[in-house]
Amino acid sequence: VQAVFRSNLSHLLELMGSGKESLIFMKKRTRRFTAQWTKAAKYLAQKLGDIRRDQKQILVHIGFLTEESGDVFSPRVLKGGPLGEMVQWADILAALYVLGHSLRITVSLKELQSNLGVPPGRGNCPLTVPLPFDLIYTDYHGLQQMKQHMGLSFKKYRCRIRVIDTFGTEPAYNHEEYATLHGYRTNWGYWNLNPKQFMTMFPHTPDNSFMGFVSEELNETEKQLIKDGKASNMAVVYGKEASIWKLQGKEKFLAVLNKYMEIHGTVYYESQRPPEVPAFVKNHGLLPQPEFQQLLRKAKLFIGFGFPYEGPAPLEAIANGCIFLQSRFSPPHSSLNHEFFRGKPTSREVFSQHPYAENFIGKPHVWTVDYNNSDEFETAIKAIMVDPYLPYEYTCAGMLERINAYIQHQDFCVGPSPVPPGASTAQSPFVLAPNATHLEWAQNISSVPGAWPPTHSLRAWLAAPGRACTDACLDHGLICEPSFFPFLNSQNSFLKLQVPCDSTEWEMHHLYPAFAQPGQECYLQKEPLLFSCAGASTKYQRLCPCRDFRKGQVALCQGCL
Ligand code: U2F
Repeated sequence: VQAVFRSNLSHLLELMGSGKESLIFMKKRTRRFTAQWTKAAKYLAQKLGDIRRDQKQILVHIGFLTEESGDVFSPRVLKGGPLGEMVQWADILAALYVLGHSLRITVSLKELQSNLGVPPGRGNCPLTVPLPFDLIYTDYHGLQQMKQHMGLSFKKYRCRIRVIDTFGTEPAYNHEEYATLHGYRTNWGYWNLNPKQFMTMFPHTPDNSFMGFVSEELNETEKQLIKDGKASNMAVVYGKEASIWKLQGKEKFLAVLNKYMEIHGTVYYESQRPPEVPAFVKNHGLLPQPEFQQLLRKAKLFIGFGFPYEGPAPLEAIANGCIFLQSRFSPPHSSLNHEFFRGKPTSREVFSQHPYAENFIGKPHVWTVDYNNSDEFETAIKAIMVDPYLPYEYTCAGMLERINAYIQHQDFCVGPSPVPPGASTAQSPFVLAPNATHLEWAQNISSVPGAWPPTHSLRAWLAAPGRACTDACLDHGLICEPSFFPFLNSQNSFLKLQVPCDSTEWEMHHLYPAFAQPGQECYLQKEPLLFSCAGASTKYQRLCPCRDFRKGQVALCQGCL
């Protein structure tokens, strides 16, 4: 069956059910974005023309909202708790629905079981029940529940699962045996899925698929109106919980800020003003999302004190014409040194409160400064007014285009691409680029049919010692593409790059393929699940598969649609 774009979301709202505060929040959001989704669907329908799109049977099981996982989020929706996850799930549901797929949504174990065809109380039955879904979107909680209640079907059908995972899961943490042997075991990792089955809120490492969410889009008239209506000296502080105001050393920069700006906050409180929030701050309390947007439209500055990490609000602020000012973290925060990230299946180092804003948007919209350096801070405060800006990947059209590409092209049920034989007899699919520092896929020799992204976008680089592939590719204006690792995991690639390998070995290691300077040894990857863009060690020069990407849509290469 062909998928047909939908523009009426009322059936989706019914499917979403009711009762929980989290569902109410999500439905309000879906309603508010209907016009924007509809417009984006029209746009994408036109852009894709008559490309065939299969309609998929999709189950969405939102594990963290089930009572069985404790559902700690729903009771905090109106009390300043995290909303980022709900924002994202609402948008995923809308995107899948608008793309025309057939949807089932479950937020309890009972509903999950009945949709999977597992009789209640028969969770551990060893039968493989045929799965009536092509795709299942869930989270780590849901994954656990499925493992417990699907019996043998879980193993058989796990390749159809997609895990929405805010902060991401790196390959070293995902591979059970490797994680256990090398100290990467956490509460969350070790599922041995294809790392691309994990879908993140921001494009952290390309080892995972970037899912994202959307933000409000403005037309030119609205942009002008907002620009004219800005109160030049109004700042809003990022964060809904009073605890963020307890941050050490903030007095100094608050004093500077207060010299130039009227400071507003949206900190949740019960009956009286939270004592953590200074008296000179205008606190509005937690606002409903549309009112929060209105506040951002008036403000000129949105300022982060360091928490929450990597949420949606800075994008909304920037889309509404605010400058986002945030503190640089030095040393960077990570699961090794910070409570919040501890136990999360990633070693990613977070250099500021919102690395996406810093690296993918940057100045003039985003200023990342050392809050202990008063001069740097003050220069930033005096920064000039800028236009509203929203990256394409966070628009409805961008999200639809990306998810559609995933649904039509990502297939993890066909098994990992074969590791090509490392022998010198294999014909090399590479040519050395004219400037002789990197390899390009030779289109005239062969391109691998069915490979997605298409192989001709491959550019391989040898990274400097201590440099991760994520960074090495960005250094060249490219993005790391883990699905290309198998194509350059051979002695041949090293040869072509004139890397002087004294010997070559195949081993299990998340940084391979790589070259080790002392000993002049070349290492190839033995375990395809461990191919990883993330990760670095000064011992190695990693061989990195990079590709181009569309401006404002890093998940997709030029020829990826
Ligand atoms: C992040 O979660 P948060 O919910 O803390 O993320 P925020 O960026 O604060 O914003 C989520 C939404 O809250 C809305 C705002 C955003 O879309 O429009 N909002 C609101 O409705 N009313 C207000 O007064 C203020 C904001 C992150 F997303 C999670 O993944 C993390 O778990 C969490 C902790 O780091 O941070």
